[in-house]
Amino acid sequence: MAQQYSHIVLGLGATGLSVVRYLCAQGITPLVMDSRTQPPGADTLATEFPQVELIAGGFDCRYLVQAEQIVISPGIACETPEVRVAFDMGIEVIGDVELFAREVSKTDAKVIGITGSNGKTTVTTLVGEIAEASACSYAVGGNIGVPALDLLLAPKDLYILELSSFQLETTHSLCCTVATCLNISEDHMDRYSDLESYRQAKLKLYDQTKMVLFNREDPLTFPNHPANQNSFGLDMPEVDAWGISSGMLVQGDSHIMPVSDVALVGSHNHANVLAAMALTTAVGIKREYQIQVAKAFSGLSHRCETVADVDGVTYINDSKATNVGATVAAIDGLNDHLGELILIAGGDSKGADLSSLKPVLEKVSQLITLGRDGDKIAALKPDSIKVTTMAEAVAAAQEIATAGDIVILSPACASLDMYPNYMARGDEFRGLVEALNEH
Ligand code: UMA
Ligand code: ADP
Repeated sequence: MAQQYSHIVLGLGATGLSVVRYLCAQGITPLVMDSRTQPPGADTLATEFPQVELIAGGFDCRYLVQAEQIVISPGIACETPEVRVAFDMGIEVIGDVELFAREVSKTDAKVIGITGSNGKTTVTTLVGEIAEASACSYAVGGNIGVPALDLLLAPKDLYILELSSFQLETTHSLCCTVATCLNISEDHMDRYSDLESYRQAKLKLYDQTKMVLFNREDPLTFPNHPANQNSFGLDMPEVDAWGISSGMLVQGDSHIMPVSDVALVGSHNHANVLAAMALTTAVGIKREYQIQVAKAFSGLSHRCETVADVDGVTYINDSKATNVGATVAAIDGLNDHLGELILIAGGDSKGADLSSLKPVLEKVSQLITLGRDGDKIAALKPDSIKVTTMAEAVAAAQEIATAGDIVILSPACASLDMYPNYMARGDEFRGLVEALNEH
């Protein structure tokens, strides 16, 4: 072996590149390894960091066992055998967010941490919008897209981080001003032995914050130990907690705004708005900016997004519903709707127990399934229609739907069995629906 490396970067996606950028700026030249033969960051690495060696197509244990520090990307399981060997030898294995945490601890900047099974991106975006409205110096990153370390390239007073369970597994030193776990339902069961180990990965965030914000209506989000805490929920709150009372968003007995003025639709989104208000209050942002954003922010693409009205039928794209909890929330959120509900679902269930979909499927008048685990969902409801493409799904839905009905794509599954990502799935759905309008 020609050279020994003190630092090894595992994974060369967005995270791996951000770690290389950070280490090189510290004067450290790491070795990079990726199990893929053509990692997505290979070209950028060769151009921007020609001095950094890349081993693609596998992890070479000979280097790993001699390293001082291994920085692992979230897409690589800590239980990967080569990584396990390093852990067992006592070699430090951490993630990019841990490096971020160590850097930020040297400054006075505040950090807001947001995790949960669903709603992370919506709440992170809401918090970012509220920070923007208040004109404070802030940056948004983490699982939402921009790797945490890249945020440090332009230092700010406030960092707003969306954190996945994968990132939290390898993060130990964050010191958030406030952090929340929005909700817990099954996801990523191909990476966890059971729901409890997934939950514990998420709740690691509570050990790394000055204030815990939990969801009163989801006991799985309750902190394990007494903490400086507050809560949000859709019920009437006590003291300083966040909730809803007589059609108003409230904190304790203080009225904030009518629920009907919130631009986002669906009760799960009202919970998201309350969480964003609580988080921004904890870092000192004023109520006027929270109200301004709650009135204006109507949502992100692919999340319960109305894409068209064709012959009186509303078509909703909820392609980001990549787990059961999100689909349950979407269907529950349509409770007040009077017409029939036609659901298109299925894809890669990531090892989830799909049976918890059964109760909400009662509210669906016609189920159309597709994708690798489509049949498992179809088995939960009599007379389901099984199709193999999105085009067939949309055509079948259109044939059944009449004015006043809703057709919703809310798959309860990841898209990777049929598409590069959930956006491509949602875009195909949207394109097919828009084409209906042209006929
Ligand atoms: N991979 C390999 N071999 C490797 C390294 C990665 O096969 O050696 C595969 C992984 O299994 C994964 C893919 O490559 O499917 C990407 O993994 P990565 O760790 O290189 O991903 P990055 O490009 O660095 O993106 C990661 C997050 N991805 C994951 O956690 C899988 C991004 O979240 C995040 O935006 C980005 O860091 C910046 O922080 C995406 C995601 O899907 C949106 N997150 C999951 C989710 O939201 O459910 C957790
Ligand atoms: P995440 O980043 O956690 O995946 P998103 O905000 O991108 O969350 O939303 C993902 C899916 O979850 C969408 O289908 C959305 O409609 C649904 N969703 C959003 N907020 C919640 C919530 N609080 N509870 C349940 N489902 C939600």
